[in-house]
Amino acid sequence: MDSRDKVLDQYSSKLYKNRKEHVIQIEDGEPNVIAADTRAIPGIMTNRGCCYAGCKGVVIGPLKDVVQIVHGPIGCSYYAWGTRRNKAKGDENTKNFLEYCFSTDMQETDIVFGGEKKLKKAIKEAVEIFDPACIMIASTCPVGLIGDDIHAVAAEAEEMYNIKVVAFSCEGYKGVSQSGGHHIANNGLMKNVIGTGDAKPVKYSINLLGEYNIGGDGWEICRVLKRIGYNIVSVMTGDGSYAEMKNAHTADLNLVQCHRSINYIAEMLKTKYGTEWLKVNFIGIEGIKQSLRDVAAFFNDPALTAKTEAVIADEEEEIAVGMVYYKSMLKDKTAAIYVGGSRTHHYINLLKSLGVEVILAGYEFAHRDDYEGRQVLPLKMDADSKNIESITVVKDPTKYRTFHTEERIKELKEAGLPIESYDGLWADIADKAMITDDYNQFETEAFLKLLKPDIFFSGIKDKYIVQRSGVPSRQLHSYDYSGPYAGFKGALNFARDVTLAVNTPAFSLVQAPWKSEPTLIGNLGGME
Ligand code: CFM
Repeated sequence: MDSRDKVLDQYSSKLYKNRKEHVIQIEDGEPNVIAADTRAIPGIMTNRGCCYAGCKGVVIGPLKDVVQIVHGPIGCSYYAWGTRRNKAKGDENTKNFLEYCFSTDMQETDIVFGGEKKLKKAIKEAVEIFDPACIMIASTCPVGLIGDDIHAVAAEAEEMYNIKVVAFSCEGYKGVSQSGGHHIANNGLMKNVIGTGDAKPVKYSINLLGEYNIGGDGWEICRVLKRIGYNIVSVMTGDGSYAEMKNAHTADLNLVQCHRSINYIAEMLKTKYGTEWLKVNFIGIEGIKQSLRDVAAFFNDPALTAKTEAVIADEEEEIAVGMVYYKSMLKDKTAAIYVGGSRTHHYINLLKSLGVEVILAGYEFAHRDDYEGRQVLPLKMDADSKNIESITVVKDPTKYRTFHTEERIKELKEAGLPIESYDGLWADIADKAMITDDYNQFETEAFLKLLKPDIFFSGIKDKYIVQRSGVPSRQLHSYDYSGPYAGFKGALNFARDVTLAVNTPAFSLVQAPWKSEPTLIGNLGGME
């Protein structure tokens, strides 16, 4: 029996039938089809989050100059307050509200009599105290259930205060995971923010999409891009702002780091404003180098290409000695990675370059294209995916602008540039690796016992379970308290943290107390 069967065999036949489509072992050369983006089984300890988490927590949350009011009970705000390490800095022109937690604190009476009044009051208060240029409202489950019209409240407030007010109906229960929330956020930003600015296009301008500045990743990527000479119009959305995002339509090119959370905006920008998008990966030396060279190839300016190579050589040299050392400390180690919908893939090349092989991997909420590549699109819609609105945009009559002709784009695509394309996780995962979609706690523990990876990358929910079993763990959502991990310098930080974790003697000392000494002492009945 292989390890997949050993784990799945422990399920009832009904569970087995569901999970067997989501748990596969990679076979070289096979199509490797996986079931994804379907409902989690009730009662199973899934690691997924909710729609509100995807919209407010992930996509709109990092916009620093926006007052983001959560319309719902206080718990939804409290648990989302400061837990994702999307860093941001304000400056003399940009307010930064990220440290604040704005909530309407709905009570039972509001659920019975409606919460719109409370929301209006919260907006008024926010305007009076903070004077923001933009307010965003995110609703949580009860709001959807009682039917508060947050969009009407937003429209009224927009008129009354003469600022931008955008509402997102991202109630937690919508969709099957946080992925639906990404889509709702993408739609709202596209409809209400992007394209509303009046900045003029600048040379070599790019947007960085799907980069959330966790642990400062975005700052490190932007530092390298600026060194080469690119002008960054907006970052969506790490350390991002409403002020910048309004002008995102003026960029020459969009770079997509996290495909899962933002592919909708990338596609809509192409249709509406003519901006091409390129899939990049700024994690891992090979990933960064390839991405920087792809961007240079898109612009095809000899000076920019030469500067790209000079910056690559310089940045690489700076970390070379450290990387060689860490590689020697990590030789032949194995890893498990479970994250949301894109990082599992992004970290493979970085681990590979350090001599670490990924043997167990998975996603919480990825779709089939994130695993198998965009050639599987369009995917069949089911009742749950239909539940999330999909908007269509049309060519903007005045702002549509293309950087290259259609023929040139065709040439670049043929030359291998990942324009409008993404190969998915399969492109880099090793043969025989075990993949678990919508991973749950039972399968995680069972595979951990069977495959015994040297390190486990995931998040706060499973970190300590893993460590108690004697396997070191690093959080790949929040980077624990470390980072950045992106870019050249980030790769070195990552290598250091992994080396420290794998080589700490503490984990081999972890042993349950009852294995070495009795924890219960008693007598058998009737004995003296
Ligand atoms: Fe994209 Fe993300 Fe991820 Fe994601 Fe996330 Fe995250 Fe993630 Mo946590 S946007 S899909 S919803 S790369 S918060 S910054 S680490 S699960 S793999």
